[in-house]
Amino acid sequence: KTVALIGVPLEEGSGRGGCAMGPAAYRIAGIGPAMRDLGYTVEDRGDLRPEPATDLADMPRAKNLPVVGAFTRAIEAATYEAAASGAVPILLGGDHSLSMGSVSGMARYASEVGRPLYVLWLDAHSDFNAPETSPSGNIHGMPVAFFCGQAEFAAILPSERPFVDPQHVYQVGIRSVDEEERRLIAENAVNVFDMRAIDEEGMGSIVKRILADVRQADALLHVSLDVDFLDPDVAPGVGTTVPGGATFREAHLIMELLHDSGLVSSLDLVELNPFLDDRGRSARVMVELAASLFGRRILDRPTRGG
Ligand code: DIR
Ligand code: MN
Ligand code: MN
Ligand code: MN
Repeated sequence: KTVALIGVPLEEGSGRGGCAMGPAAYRIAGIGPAMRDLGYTVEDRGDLRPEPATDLADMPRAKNLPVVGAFTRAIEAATYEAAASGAVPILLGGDHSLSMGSVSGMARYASEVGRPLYVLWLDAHSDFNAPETSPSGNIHGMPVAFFCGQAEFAAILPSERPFVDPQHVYQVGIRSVDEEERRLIAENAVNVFDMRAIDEEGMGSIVKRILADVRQADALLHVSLDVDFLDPDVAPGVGTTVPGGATFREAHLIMELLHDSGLVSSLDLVELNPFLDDRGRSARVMVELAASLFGRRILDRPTRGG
């Protein structure tokens, strides 16, 4: 089995500098060796560095659209090609606008193989703004609306691209949603499990339910992990920390359940800002979680009964 590492030094969607150093930090924290130790063939495809698109006009409410749009195209193609070659693409971000490309690439692949694409969105934020609703104009707050076909951007990808059904998007860890965005996620029936749901029902039971839906649908599953899903005490290296996030144990449990399910087809690691990190701590936590998702375990679970 092969994993394809795709570096995305993109920060123009985030409204501040730093995320472009993310791919380098993940490599220094050992993402490649971690996957190799687990028995995967690792193809590091290097970093994408597209020129800004000259055919995309600047939009006042979608900042740096020529840069983000050019990345979206390059990421869509690289992710699609990696998946079509039989590899599991791992996107090393880069801010969360990169998911416009990675999820769209997986949606194209999924439609080709005749299966639906489900998305597990692990984030403090819903990222369902449109340029018209965004209070910041930062595109990293818009990727879910984009790949669900709900946010209008001038012709970044071909208009016949497959969209993700918003009802096949599961968001976990949510605790910061903008006013208009709240209306959009309700209208589009996105599945949202906020921190209250996690506190009341427990992470394990929520994630097991989600995975049962994915299995039932015989879908591909794309996982998008935003550093700010985690509590800032666990992972401080991110521009938009929100208190009250997932603990290391909760995040780790998700990764183990995902591995056990065998359903994950692709992964984004996004929003790491090494400039804000504490001696590489957040980069290492993200690599640790990715390794757990791909099968690392501390102890094999004892077999009970029998
Ligand atoms: C806010 C912040 N909802 C916005 N979004 C994100 O600017 O749209 N921060 N994704 O990480
Ligand atoms: Mn995000
Ligand atoms: Mn976020
Ligand atoms: Mn359905």
